[in-house]
Amino acid sequence: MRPLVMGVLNVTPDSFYDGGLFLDPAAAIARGEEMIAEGADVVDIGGESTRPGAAVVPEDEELRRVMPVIEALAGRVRLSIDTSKQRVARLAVAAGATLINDVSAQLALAEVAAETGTGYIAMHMRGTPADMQVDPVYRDVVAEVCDFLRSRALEAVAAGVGEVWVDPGIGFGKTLQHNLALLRHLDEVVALGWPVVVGTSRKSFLGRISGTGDAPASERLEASIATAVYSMQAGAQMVRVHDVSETVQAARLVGEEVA
Ligand code: HH2
Repeated sequence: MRPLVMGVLNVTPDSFYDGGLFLDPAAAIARGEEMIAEGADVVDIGGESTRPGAAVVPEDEELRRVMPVIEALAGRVRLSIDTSKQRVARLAVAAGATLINDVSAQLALAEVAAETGTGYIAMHMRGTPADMQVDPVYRDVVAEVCDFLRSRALEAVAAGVGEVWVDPGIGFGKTLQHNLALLRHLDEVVALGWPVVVGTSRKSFLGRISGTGDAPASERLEASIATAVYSMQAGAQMVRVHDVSETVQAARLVGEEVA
């Protein structure tokens, strides 16, 4: 089977790449439908940007953004809710989301997954979006991220979650060198034994390593596909991407899926 493709759908004004494009519910639903047609296995809906420096969004506003989109797309594709708030996760699941994507890896959200029988993604982040890129320091980034993910995954299992995913959190409190070390040693994250999700899509470190430099995120498609393929080859079972159609083609190639 080919690796899975999770399409990113940010219902926000300020996400670093698609911010503002899908704030209108009708536009978000249309993009969700497009991603389904493009072959997305999961659509990940978020109402709060976690880009470096992003501010926290009030709970009611986050719900106002995501709920109409979840309600419209439920039952048509697997939906994931990208949130750090327990109540948002709970209501999103009640409306049809079956995966909780928790960039803050808190027990409170794993407990919602356990109670409701949904899947749970524990992602590594150093600090919070407000401060995470202020001089992140690790003794050994790969070992520390693996230790963190192991402990959060075990905690989720102990809480009763049946489907646990782990994610090294590329770009979340990491320098270029930290991101590259995690990609280079992704086999160590895979060896933890839980299915792995990786999100490199359009992130700024790609510009610095691929030669497009400080050019906008619109210039980072090729590097996004390259790192998605790299991650899938290293054993990631799912990649989180903005460019669904291109990445599904790449995933088919990796999975040798004959049309
Ligand atoms: N990256 C972002 C958001 N959520 N979730 C997981 N599991 N893994 C990731 O790498 C990840 C994530 C950041 O990307 P994006 O949603 O496009 O931007 P923003 O946070 O500005 O909305």
